[in-house]
Amino acid sequence: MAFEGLADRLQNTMQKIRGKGKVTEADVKEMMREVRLALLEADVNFKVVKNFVKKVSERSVGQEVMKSLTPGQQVIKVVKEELTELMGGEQSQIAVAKRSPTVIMMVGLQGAGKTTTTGKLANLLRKRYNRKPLLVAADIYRPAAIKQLETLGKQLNMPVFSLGDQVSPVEIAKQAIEQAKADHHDYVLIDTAGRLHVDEDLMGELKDIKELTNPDEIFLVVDAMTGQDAVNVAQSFNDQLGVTGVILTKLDGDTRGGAALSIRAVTEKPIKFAGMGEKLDALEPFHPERMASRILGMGDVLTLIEKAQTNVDSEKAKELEQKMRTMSFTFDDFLEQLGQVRSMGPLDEIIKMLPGANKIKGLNNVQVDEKQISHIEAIIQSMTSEEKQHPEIISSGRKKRIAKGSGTSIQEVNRLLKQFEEMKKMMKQMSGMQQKGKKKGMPFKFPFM
Ligand SMILES: Nc1nc2c(ncn2[C@@H]2O[C@H](COP(=O)(O)OP(=O)(O)OP(=O)(O)O)[C@@H](O)[C@H]2O)c(=O)[nH]1
Ligand SMILES: [Mg+2]
Repeated sequence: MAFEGLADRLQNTMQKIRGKGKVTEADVKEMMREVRLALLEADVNFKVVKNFVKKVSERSVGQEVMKSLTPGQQVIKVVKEELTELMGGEQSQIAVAKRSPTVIMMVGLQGAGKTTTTGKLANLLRKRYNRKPLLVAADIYRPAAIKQLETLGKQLNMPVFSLGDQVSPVEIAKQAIEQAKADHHDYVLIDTAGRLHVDEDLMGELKDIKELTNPDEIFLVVDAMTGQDAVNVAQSFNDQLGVTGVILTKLDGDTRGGAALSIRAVTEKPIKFAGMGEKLDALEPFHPERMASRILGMGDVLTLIEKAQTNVDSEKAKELEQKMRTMSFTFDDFLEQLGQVRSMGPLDEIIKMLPGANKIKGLNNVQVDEKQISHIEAIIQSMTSEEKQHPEIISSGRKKRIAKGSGTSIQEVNRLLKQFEEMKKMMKQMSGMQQKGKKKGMPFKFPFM
C-alpha cells in the first residue's frame, strides 16, 4: 500500500492532538516536529517540508484554531488543507482543444509507464469522456515499443498510428495528426520513447515535436516509486520542455509518497492523473483533497463535518446526543435524525466519507436502498405517538394496522422494530465507549444498510 509509513506516522501524531480541548504552542511545536520527520522520511523534498511546516505552524497557533471550541480537530483540519494545497488544491482537468483534435504528448524517463499510461488514458477518455482517441507510436528506438502500443490498441479495440521505426518521430507525429483529422479523432496521444533529461539530442527531438504539433498537453509521466529523484527529473523536463501536467504512475506500489507530495510544489505543474495498477482501467483523475484525506486516514470526514454543520441544527444534535445517552431515544427522534442525515446528501456518498471506511472491506460497494428508507419513514408515520414513544406496546394487532397504514408488510414492520432495538443497544455501547475515551472500532450501521 502506498503512503503506508507516512500515513501511519501522521495518523499517530494526529491522534495525540485530536481530542485536546486546549492546544498550546508547545503542543503545536511537538506535533510539527513529528510531522516534519514523517515527511522527510517519506522522501519529500526538504524545502517543501520546511515550507509546509511553517504554514501549518503559523495557522495552528493563530486565532482560527486557538479560539475554536475544538482546537485539536482544527489543527488536523489545517494539516489536511495544507496537504491538499501542497498537492495542487483543486483537481486539474485535462485540456480540450478549441478545434479538434486535442494533441497530447507523453514524455518521461525510460520505464516510467508512458506506453501503458497512453493506453489507460485512451481508455479513460473513451469511457468517461466519450472521446475517440488515436494512439500514436512515436517510440522508434526501443525494440518492440511499437508492437507494445499496437497490442494495447488491440486490447482496447482502438486504432494505433504507426509508420514503423524508419521514419522520424517528428514526421510520425505530423502525419498522425493529419490522419486524426481525416478520421475525426478528437484526441491524439503521442507515445514517445523514454529518455534521460540530460540527453540533449533526444530532448531536442521532443522540442521539435512540440514545435511542430503545438500540443495542448505535454504530460510528464513519473514513476511515483522513484521519490526524490522523480522530482529532480521532473524539474529538468519542465525547464527544457514546459510540461503542462504530471501523471504519477505506480501509486498502487509501496511508494513512500515523496514524489506525490513534492512534485507539484517544486514544478508548479498539476498532477492530473494517477496510475493505480497495471490494468488498462487503472488510471484515475488525481484529486488532491481525496489524496490528503486518504493519507490522513480520515475518509472524507471533514466534508462530512462541514455538511453536518450546515445541515444539522446543533441544538437538536445536542438534545439527540443526550437522548442517546439516557436511552430515551424514540421513533420520533429516529425519524428526525433520518431527515437530517438525508438532507446532507445521498446516503451512499455520506457513508463513504466516514473515517476508516477505506479499511472496511466491501463498504465501497454498499448500496443504500432509498426506497427502503421511504418505507421506514412511512411505517414510523403510521404509528400513534404512544407507539413511537413506547414501541414495546406494539402488539400483533397494532402491527397489522401499521403495515396497512404504511402500505408495507408485517415482516417489514417487525424488521424495523427489531433493528430499532438493536440500534438502541448499539448506541448504549457507543456512548459507554466514548465516556471511557475509546472512540475507535465501532462501525455504525443504519438499519437500512
Ligand atoms: N503497478 C503498476 N505498474 C505500472 C503502472 N504503470 C505502468 N506500470 C508498469 O511499468 C512497466 C513499464 O511500463 P511502460 O508503459 O512500458 O513504460 P514506458 O515509460 O513506456 O517505458 P519505455 O517506453 O521503455 O520508456 C510495465 O511493466 C507496466 O505494466 C502502474 O500504475 N502501476
Ligand atoms: Mg514506452
